[in-house]
Amino acid sequence: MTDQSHTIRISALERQPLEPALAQAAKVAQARIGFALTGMSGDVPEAMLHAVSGGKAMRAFLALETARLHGINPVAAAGAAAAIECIHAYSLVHDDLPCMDDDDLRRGQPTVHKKWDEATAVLAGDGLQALAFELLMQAECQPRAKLNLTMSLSHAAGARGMVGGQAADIAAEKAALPLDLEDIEALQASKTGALIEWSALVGPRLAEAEREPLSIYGTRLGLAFQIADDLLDHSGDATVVGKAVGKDAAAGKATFVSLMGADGAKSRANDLVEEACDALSPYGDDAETLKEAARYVIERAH
Ligand code: GRG
Repeated sequence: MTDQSHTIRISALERQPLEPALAQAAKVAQARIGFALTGMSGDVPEAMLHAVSGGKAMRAFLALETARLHGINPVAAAGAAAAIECIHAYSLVHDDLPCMDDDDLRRGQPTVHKKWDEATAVLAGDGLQALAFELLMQAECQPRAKLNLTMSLSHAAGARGMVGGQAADIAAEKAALPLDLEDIEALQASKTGALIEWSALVGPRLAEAEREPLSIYGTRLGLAFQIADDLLDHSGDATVVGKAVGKDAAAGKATFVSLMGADGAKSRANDLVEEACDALSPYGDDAETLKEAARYVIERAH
């Protein structure tokens, strides 16, 4: 057994509202990652810690909350919650690089390549990706569930998932024909959706339970999340969003907003949230915080 002194006290198999649940998810993931980096010094581990700080911890929350929903001890889900925040943070660090989206600001702070340099940003992202799988391997759960979580995360993060979606997004910018709505939905299902769906499936994977309801919830939530992101880029305030906005329109990029209009995109996001919430009916009132999260995803200002 590994030393659990790094995990903050996680009180609960009792449901709590979204705000404290998100705050707890951030603390759990950061404590676990901080512990894994204990004793290391230098730019790369410092940049890794910078990269995992200050986010909403939505993916860690989904992992912990769906575990709770299945009666799983939160300590068993902490490794998965920390792992998914590592993969997410790595993707943002690399996405911010000049060779990709070229951003100076993330979560209201300088991006890693601005605060340090490009080599440090590449290495911090690489380090976070490797750390994610280390954390999963150290997770306090059954070996079969651990293998399942590890294999499925490699698919969700890799060329079949997020990396594939990012590559398709970059290719689309150079393509002669703009993407249509169906293409964009498929691209975003990989680029943003795969990690969100994986997070929502942590509970059933740990419990070796039926995955269908949370798979529907996760895919609808992932798409609604991306539409909200397009809307924030279209009409958000950079100081509140914590990163540059208006980039999609400036690049002439086809997005949900450019193809459906802002009102059409909002209405599609609302429909997706309704579908996500309906899929939770087998869990009854115990899924109320997950429903709150779905509504929050499209109402958020950052
Ligand atoms: C570089 C391999 C590689 C992949 C990058 C996810 C991604 C692929 C790029 C991010 C581009 C982007 C801004 C997508 C919109 C959806 C998204 C992931 C938003 C950020 O997630 P939040 O809102 O961020 O959960 P916080 O800061 O709260 O963690």
